[in-house]
Amino acid sequence: MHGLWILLALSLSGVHSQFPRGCTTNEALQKKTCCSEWTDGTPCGSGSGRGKCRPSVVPVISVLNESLLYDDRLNWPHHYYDRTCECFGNYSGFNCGYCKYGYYGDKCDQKKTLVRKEIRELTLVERKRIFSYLALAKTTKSKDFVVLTTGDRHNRDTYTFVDASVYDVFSWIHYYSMKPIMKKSVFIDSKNYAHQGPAFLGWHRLGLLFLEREIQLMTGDEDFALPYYDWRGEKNCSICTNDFLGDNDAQGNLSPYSHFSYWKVICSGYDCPDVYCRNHEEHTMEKLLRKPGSDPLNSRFPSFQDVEDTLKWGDFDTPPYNETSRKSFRNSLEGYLRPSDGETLELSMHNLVHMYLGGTMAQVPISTNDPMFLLHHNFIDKILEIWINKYNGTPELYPENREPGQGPYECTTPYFPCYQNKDLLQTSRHFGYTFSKYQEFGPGDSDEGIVTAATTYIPDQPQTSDPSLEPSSGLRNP
Ligand SMILES: *[C@@H]1O[C@H](CO)[C@@H](O)[C@H](O)[C@H]1NC(C)=O
Ligand SMILES: *[C@@H]1O[C@H](CO)[C@@H](O)[C@H](O)[C@H]1NC(C)=O
Ligand SMILES: *[C@@H]1O[C@H](CO)[C@@H](O)[C@H](O)[C@H]1NC(C)=O
Ligand SMILES: *[C@@H]1O[C@H](CO)[C@@H](O)[C@H](O)[C@H]1NC(C)=O
Ligand SMILES: [Cu+2]
Repeated sequence: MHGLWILLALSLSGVHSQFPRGCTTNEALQKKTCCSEWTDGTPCGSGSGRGKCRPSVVPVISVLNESLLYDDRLNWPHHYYDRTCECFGNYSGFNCGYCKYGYYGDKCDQKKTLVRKEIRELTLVERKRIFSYLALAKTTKSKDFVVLTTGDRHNRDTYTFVDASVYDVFSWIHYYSMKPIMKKSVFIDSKNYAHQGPAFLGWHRLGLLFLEREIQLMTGDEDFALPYYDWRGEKNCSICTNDFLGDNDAQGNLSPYSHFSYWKVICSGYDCPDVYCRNHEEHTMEKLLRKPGSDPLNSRFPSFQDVEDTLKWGDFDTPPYNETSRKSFRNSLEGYLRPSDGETLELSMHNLVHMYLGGTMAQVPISTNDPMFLLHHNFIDKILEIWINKYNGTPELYPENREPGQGPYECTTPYFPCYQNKDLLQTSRHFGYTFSKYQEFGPGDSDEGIVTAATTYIPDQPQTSDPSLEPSSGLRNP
């Protein structure tokens, strides 16, 4: 613990910016304060009653012997900030300038529920709109966020923070959370903040919400909802055509006639554990690659039955809460477990789809660079939602565990504001969205009898939610 503090104290002088742009001044970093001003000129919009700047109440990490770890993400965002915004009512965001997910309007007092649809259900116009939004997100500089690059993760003097596009910020968040954790000078490849543990599903749910909201704000289209790809039983990738996600050649290059052929991959070279996001220069970034079905070891999509089998595991997760968990819904859906027996450790489900699609998608830390990631994870999120409806999933079902950053009360790393991992385990309606019905799904399909294909959003039903389950805009102690 002391080593970490000394390191931090010595190194702050070399850092010149940090993730939310408003928290990147030397002053903010030195004071370890991330309380950006809202448009009224007060930190966290405190002058307008939106929130206040307050000390983070960081839960004590009992799970790992801290003296063995040096990792700037541990106990997020403690390493960087001791004070963050706490937002009131329906306000949210790093400066309380946003609304909580699902809320809209200047006062954040309008609630609506968007319907996320299967990409093949969309009309041509809806699909084209989504592709243009993604193109815009890929090329529009993020107003609110900058990303971290390093020459050497052990040496804070090499940390720099650079501009990135709205889409690339999202890619970076995934990459950053997934960098191996350092234990003394050794990297533990099997541990990170977003995978191989109970936080996996909530982490990705939050990531999609983040990008969906960023795109809504960028375009002014509050009805924008991310599409999903229901890959159950697909014989090949039927959306890998130029009308959809793009055709590719044998080398994995996307067709020049596809929507994403010009996309470059940020943070490639992920296999260098010593640096964060080394390649951020446009000219050194590799192109997006995709090679569906070309890996003979992973030459199929999961089947309808695989998904049904996954949904029969009623325990959200099981000890030891890592990639060896047996009879665990999370581990089966993440894809380290054969869904049918819940015992055999093998590549399946989510992991199998990444490997099947190949190219950038098969390099999981940077797979976010391929918009296919959004469609794939949105479907994973639909399966999570079906599980939540089927088993009455609530934050109380989120297990205590020993994986760093994945405890129930820890902040999902590295998001601002803090969402405690457990709070993502509740119905998607809570976050303002639901899923269209598409193909057959068993009991628990979220919208049975409610949604028709033409609906953009559905009127909200009165909610009987317990206020203590609200996502926290800051850390609370259990
Ligand atoms: C943490 O590990 C160090 C070095 O192995 C050891 O001396 C110390 O007692 C441990 N602390 C706890 C709380 O287990
Ligand atoms: C939050 O939004 C709900 C739903 O529109 C509204 O009824 C409520 O008054 C809002 N809460 C606050 C504190 O503004
Ligand atoms: C998928 O397979 C079908 C039937 O074999 C074929 O017609 C189609 O071109 C394939 N699609 C892709 C994207 O490879
Ligand atoms: C999973 O946890 C068990 C029990 O703590 C441990 O023995 C095993 O090494 C862990 N596996 C991985 C891949 O982390
Ligand atoms: Cu991931």
